[in-house]
Parts: sequence; structure tokens; C-alpha cells
Amino acid sequence: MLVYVNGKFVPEEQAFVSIFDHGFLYGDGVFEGIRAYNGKVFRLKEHVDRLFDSAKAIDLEPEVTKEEMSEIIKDTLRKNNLKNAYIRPIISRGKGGMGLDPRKCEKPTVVCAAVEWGAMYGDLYETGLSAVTVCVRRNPPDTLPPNIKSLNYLNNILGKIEANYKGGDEAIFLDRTGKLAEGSGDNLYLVKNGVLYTPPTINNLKGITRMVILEVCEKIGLKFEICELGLFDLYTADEVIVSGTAAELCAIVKIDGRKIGTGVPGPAFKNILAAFQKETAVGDAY
Ligand code: PXG
Repeated sequence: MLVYVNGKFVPEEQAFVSIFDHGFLYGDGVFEGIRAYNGKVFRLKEHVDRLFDSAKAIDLEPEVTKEEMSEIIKDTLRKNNLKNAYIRPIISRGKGGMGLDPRKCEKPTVVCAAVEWGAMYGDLYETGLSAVTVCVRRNPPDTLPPNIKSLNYLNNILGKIEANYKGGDEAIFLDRTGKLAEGSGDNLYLVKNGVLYTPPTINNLKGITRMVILEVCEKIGLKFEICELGLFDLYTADEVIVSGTAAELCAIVKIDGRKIGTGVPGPAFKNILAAFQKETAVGDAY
């Protein structure tokens, strides 16, 4: 595998970043997770825009333009001859020595790697996932805003660890005020009486899959509402769905041991998934 590191493509075995890189020392950096389907990058512009917004939010100037970043992403796919892939561009604060002051870092590190990618959850797309609500709360927007796709995923990982111990495939996070936020790496939706509900993005990542799902709802005539939701809504939902670039869409059929709806992936999930899969046929060819 060839990996882009600071201006050149090198074999994976030679793809190194300094141990004094603040991305490594402090999680000081941002990243994206992007998919390519059948030789086309899905929603490339939206992902590059979000990468740059994440960088802006941490006062990091990437030193590559959006156009250059888009080319780096496509080049990574071309050079590795990948058609269906998961792509991971990363921009970190760069090498800077000990001490967390970002002014010590001369120049951002830019990395892009890609791997072959199929379905993430295998058979679980058919049967649905189980989830557990976790004690650890999603980072509040006035600490580390969940909108920043930063290299510090410890909040998410703590939730995932808890879900692993509790025997759930996925963690469902509430925020500090008890409102539903999102999964450890995916956005959250409920369906009740034929309407899809999802929380506003103050307490979760502005997911690109989420954006596409809301577009798809318009197209297939499924009503949706963006509103604050709580545990009551979660436990009494007819269907619960999560979405993300890696996993696409998954139905959650069990939460905290309770059966959700009928206990199998429901009709809204199936309709949205089918419509979503049509969307993934369109993208930037490379
Ligand atoms: N919330 C969080 C916290 C995420 O990390 C999403 C929502 C969905 O966003 P998109 O734009 O992808 O629809 C994400 C992104 C993984 C993994 O390995 C998943 C994500 C990021 C990094 C790793 O499962 N999902």
C-alpha cells in the first residue's frame, strides 16, 4: 500500500510521522473518513469542506488547498488501484517537541491512506445490531465540540469500551443534559409512527451520511424532524437506526436489553437503505 506523507507517496512500511508530532503527542489534529464506491469518491466536496472546517475550528492552517487535498485523496486511490475503499486523510499540527503550545509546530503534517472496504458489520445488516446507552457523556459543545472530527477520539473510545463490557455492538451517547447525542462513530435516528427523528447537531458530528439520509427522506417522501430526544423516545421508538461513512446504515434492534419495535430491521430502515445505496452510485471519478 502506498501512503501519502507530506508531499510524497511512500510504501506503508516507510510511512512515518515523528513521535514529536503533536497529532501523536496530544491528539492535536483532524481527520476524515471517506468512501469510494465503484471508482467514485462519495461526497468528496462535503468531506473536504468538513476537514477544513475541523482544521479551522482548532486554528490549524492545512497549508494545502482544498483542491490539492481532493487530488491527494484521488491520487491515493489511483496509486493503490482501489475501487471500493475507505480513505483516511489526516492533518495534524506537525512536529513540535514537548509542550503543548501549537506555536512550537512549524508545519502541519498531511497524511492520506486508503484501504479496500466492503461491508463493516457483515451479517448484522440483515439482523440488526444491539446497542447500550453508556454512562460516559458525549463531550459538551463548550469543551471539545463533537463537530470537530479531531484526532482525539477518547470520548468515543471510552463509550465503545463500556459498550464492549456491557455486551452491545454499539454505544449510544447522551449529552450532559440527558439528551440523545449519537453513537461512538455514527449518527442516530428514531422512527415513530412513520416519522424519522434525529437530534440537532449541537451534540454530535454533522455526519455526511446523515445529510444524505435527510436528502433521501425528501426523495422517498418519508417525513423527518430534527428535534431534541431522550431515553423515552429511544425505548419507545418503532425503529432505531445509526449511520456513518464506514457502516453506512444499520438498524438497532435491541437497546439496554430491551427489544426495539418488532426486534428486526424495520420498513423505514429498508427503504432508506435502498435509496441511500442509489446515491452512492454517484461521485467524483478518479
Ligand atoms: N459521529 C461520529 C462521532 C463519527 O465519528 C459519524 C458520526 C458519522 O459521520 P459521517 O460523516 O461518516 O456520516 C462519525 C464518523 C470507525 C469510524 O472506524 C467511524 C467514523 C469515524 C472514524 C472511524 O467506525 N464515523
